[in-house]
Amino acid sequence: MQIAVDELTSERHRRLYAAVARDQKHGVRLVNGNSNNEGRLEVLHNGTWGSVCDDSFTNIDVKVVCRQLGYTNGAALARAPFGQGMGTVWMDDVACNGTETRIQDCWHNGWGVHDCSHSEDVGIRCSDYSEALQQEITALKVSSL
Ligand SMILES: [Ca+2]
Ligand SMILES: [Ca+2]
Repeated sequence: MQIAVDELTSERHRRLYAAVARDQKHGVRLVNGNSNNEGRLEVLHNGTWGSVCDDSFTNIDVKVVCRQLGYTNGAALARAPFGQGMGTVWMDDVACNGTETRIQDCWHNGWGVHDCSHSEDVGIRCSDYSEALQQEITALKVSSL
């Protein structure tokens, strides 16, 4: 994502830029929530963001996502509580064993292989904002000044 230098003059844009940079780095993002710690789960694969199906999405899978984003725990919300995504459903029948550092590394049907509709896009609400995440956001804000 390209942002012109003059757009970085406001704090709002700095925050947005930091959030975008963080999303790109982690390859996961939470879309359309009321706060940063919740939203429709989207993963980045082959340069394209796509959603994740709620089928058999467990607390173990949530934990991997939330840790990936810098939180310690969270809850999964089925049936697109944060709205339906557009484009690809990237992952279905996700089954993490809990030791993965990225949701992308968890077992699933295969990229784009699914029997879901966007009405099944999984939502995530992470909890326990970690000190590490706070430091990372601060660092990203400083580096984007
Ligand atoms: Ca389902
Ligand atoms: Ca399925």
